[in-house]
Amino acid sequence: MALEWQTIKEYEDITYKYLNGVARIAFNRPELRNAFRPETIDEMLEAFTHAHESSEIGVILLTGEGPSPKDGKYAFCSGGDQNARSARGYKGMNGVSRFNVLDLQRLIRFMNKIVIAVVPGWAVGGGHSLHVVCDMTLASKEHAIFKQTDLDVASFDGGYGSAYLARQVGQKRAREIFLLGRNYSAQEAYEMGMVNAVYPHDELEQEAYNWGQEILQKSPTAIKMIKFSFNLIDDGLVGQQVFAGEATRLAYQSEEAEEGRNAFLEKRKPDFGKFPKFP
Ligand code: 1HA
Repeated sequence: MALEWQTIKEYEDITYKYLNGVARIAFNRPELRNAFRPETIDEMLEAFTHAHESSEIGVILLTGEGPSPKDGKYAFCSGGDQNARSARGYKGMNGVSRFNVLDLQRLIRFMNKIVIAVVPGWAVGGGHSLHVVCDMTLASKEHAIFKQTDLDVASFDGGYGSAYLARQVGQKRAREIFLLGRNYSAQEAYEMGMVNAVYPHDELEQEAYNWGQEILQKSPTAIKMIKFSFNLIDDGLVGQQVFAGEATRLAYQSEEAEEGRNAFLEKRKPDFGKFPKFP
C-alpha cells in the first residue's frame, strides 16, 4: 500500500511532505535529472529549516521526484543547474550568484534530526555531495547510479563532498571517484561504504520510511547527541560548538542552572554549595 504523505507546503522546485514523524523533501525538476538552481536551494533551506524546528518531525528523507517525463529515468539530484552557472556561482532570478548548496550541506550536517538520502536514480556532482553529507544513504537496486562529475565541468567540492567522502570510502576510492568520474551502481556504492542498504526500486521509499520509524523509537535527545558526537571531530570547532550547544541545553534543565538564573534575577549570590559534587 502506498504511503499517504501529506503535503506540508507547495513549492516550485521541490516537494515537502509529512507522515507520522517522518518528513519527505524531494527535488522536483525530473526533466533535468533534478539539477538545482539557487531558487531550488532556497526552497530546500526553507523546508529543512521548518523540519529542523518542528517538534513532530524526527527524521527527514531527502530524495528526488521522478521519473523524468521525457525518458522515464530516475534521479536523486544531478548537482548545480549548468544553465544557471555564472562566473560567480549559480545565478538566481534576482541576478545574484550564490553557492547556497553549501548552506544546505551545513544545515543537514548541523541539524538535530536524522537526514537519510533516498537515492532512486542518478546522484551526480553536487547531488553526489549531498548524499555524502546525509547521515545515511539508501539506494534503488535497479536505478541508482553514483557519479562525481565535478572535474568534468571544472568544479570541485573540496569540503564535505570530497573530504568527508574519503572518511566513508577511504582516500584511494574517494580520489578515484573524483578523478575518473565513473558510474557506480548501488551495489558498488554499498560495498565501498557510502550506501547503507540497497532495495528493489519499488520498495525503496517504504523501506526508507521504515528506517525512519525505527529511528523514531529511540530517545530524541540521545539521537542528536550521538549525531553531533559522530560529527564533532570532522567539524572542528564548529562541531564542538554544535555538540556543546546541546550539552548546554541539557545543563539548562538542571536545578543548578535554575539557581544561577534565579540568583541573578533576585539580585543575590547564587548558592551552588547545596549541589553535590558527584565524582
Ligand atoms: O561542484 C559543485 C559545487 C562545488 C562547490 C560549491 C558549490 C557547488 C555547487 C554545485 C556543484 C556541482 O554540482 S558541479 C556538477 C554539476 N553537475 C554535472 O556536471 C552533472 C551534469 N549531468 C550529467 O552528467 C548527466 O546529465 C547525468 C549523468 C546526470 C545523466 O545522464 P543521462 O541520463 O544520459 O541524461 P542527460 O541526457 O545527460 O540529461 C537529461 C537532461 O537533463 C538533459 O537535458 P535535455 O537535453 O533533455 O534538454 C540535460 O542537459 C539535463 N541535465 C542533467 N544534469 C543537468 C542538466 N541540466 C543542467 N544542469 C545539470 N546538472
